[in-house]
Amino acid sequence: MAWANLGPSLGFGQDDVAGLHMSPGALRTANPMLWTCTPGGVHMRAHEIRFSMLAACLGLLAYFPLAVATQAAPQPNILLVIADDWSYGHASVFNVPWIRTPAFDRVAREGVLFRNAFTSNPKCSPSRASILTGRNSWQLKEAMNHNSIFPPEFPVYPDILEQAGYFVGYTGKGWGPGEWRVGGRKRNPAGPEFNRYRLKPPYNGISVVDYARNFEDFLSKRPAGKPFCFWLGTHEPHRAYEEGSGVRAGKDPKLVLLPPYYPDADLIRRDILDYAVEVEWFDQHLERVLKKLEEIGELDNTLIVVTSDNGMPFPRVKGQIYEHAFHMPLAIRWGAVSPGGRVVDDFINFRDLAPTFLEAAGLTPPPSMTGRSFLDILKSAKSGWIDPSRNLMLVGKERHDLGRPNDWGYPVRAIRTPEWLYVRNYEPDRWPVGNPETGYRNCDDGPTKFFILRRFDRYYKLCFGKRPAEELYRVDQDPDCVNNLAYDPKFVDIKRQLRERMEQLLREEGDPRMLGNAAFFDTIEYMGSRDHAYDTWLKNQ
Ligand SMILES: [Ca+2]
Repeated sequence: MAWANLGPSLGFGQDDVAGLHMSPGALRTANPMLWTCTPGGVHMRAHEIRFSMLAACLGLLAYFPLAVATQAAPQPNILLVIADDWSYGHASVFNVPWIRTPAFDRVAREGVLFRNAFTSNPKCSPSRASILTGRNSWQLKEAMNHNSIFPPEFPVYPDILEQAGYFVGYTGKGWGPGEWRVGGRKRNPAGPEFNRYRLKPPYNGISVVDYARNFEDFLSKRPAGKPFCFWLGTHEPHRAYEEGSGVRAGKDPKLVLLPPYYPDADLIRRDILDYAVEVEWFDQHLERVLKKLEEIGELDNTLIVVTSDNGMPFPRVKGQIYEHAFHMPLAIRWGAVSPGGRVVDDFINFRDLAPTFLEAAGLTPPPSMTGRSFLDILKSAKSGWIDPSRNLMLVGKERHDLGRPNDWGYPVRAIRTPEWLYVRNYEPDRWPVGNPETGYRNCDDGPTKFFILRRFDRYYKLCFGKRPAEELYRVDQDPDCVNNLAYDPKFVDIKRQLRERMEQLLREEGDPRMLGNAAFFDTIEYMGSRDHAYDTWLKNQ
């Protein structure tokens, strides 16, 4: 993300992460191009594979004593701190000059900063459902779609931890928007609600929920001796924002570098600064939470995960299948259990979080969880690329917001490797962000959106126009995803290989779209307001 001052090639260079130690090998593995091309790099990987096989054999031999030891260890607290619509790279630990996130930076410095964490579906409900169930979004029936129902048959990690003796709760935004009651649940899949304490927010658009205070309330109700599992989900930096709050907070628009899919406009810089103010509000609650844990002596026995659900609520980002939408901030701190000060390049999928939490608690994840625990990476002392098999990511979406005839979605599947992003748009005749007459609903209203909609220029086309059936981006060199190589004859073979690999993996995962049942996704009922539905618009013509 060049516009976040992250340098070239996936936006990273060795010195771009302020104050974090990186091993000499980290630079080599941090650059995916070198990773695949440098003989030294490949040799190192092979060596590590051999080491892993040896370690696996030793692990098998020692399985029983290890299992006993795991049960004897104290179960850690599990704390997920999740922002709403915060993009990767927008934190001061990345040397971005227009934002200050001391608490996130602290978690990154004292813990592990992940540079390749991805959601499988960059919109609130499916992304959060993936975290809770440990499954990719196309494996979640109705929960694939935004603002739908949450099917009861998929076990969620807070329930499993509660059954294992954890004290469980959430504040702010849990799973949602959507309807979990229809499926038979008695509470939000994130756990029992703790939203009692309110405050007077510093700016309009910021929620009145006092997340950190509600976390304290939760802690005060915890029975003695029980570990806790808490979900702190802020409503920030979701829109709307107080216009001008960024500048009023002392921020300088000139410091914001814009991505190439936006025109050079001061208004957009100011809109991004208003977003930054809300990210900082999220960070302030994280700071209070860390302080509270320190006060009660629980900081180091808490597995703290700080992340977001999807990218910033701006055109061509949130809800779209491009890098900035699904590449998520992720920092994890876990006392002495996870050696800190590391920067890790392994691909982490949101569905990997739930099995990791369960394994950290000494539990075996249920077979429904298709994600893969990365406890080994957390406990490792290494930086860079630790597990060479973690180098592939699938992304997709069906229906997000309404606004097309028959409540159709905009179906997409994509595959992301260290070098490439291949995107397959299955219905290229549809409008990717929603129909013009209903207001391009899969992009949150705001100053940047309306500014770009004023002119039907190339920025309009990039942000709201129709897209070809296939897109191919050399994402390590073009993280903004603006140079589509899908129709360049030079890349015919790589495109075919990526598409075949993607379809094979999706079939193995039981994606209904790959198994002849794509129509299912358009039959799912939308549980939110129909104010912007296509039929509502049609009726009022
Ligand atoms: Ca969101």
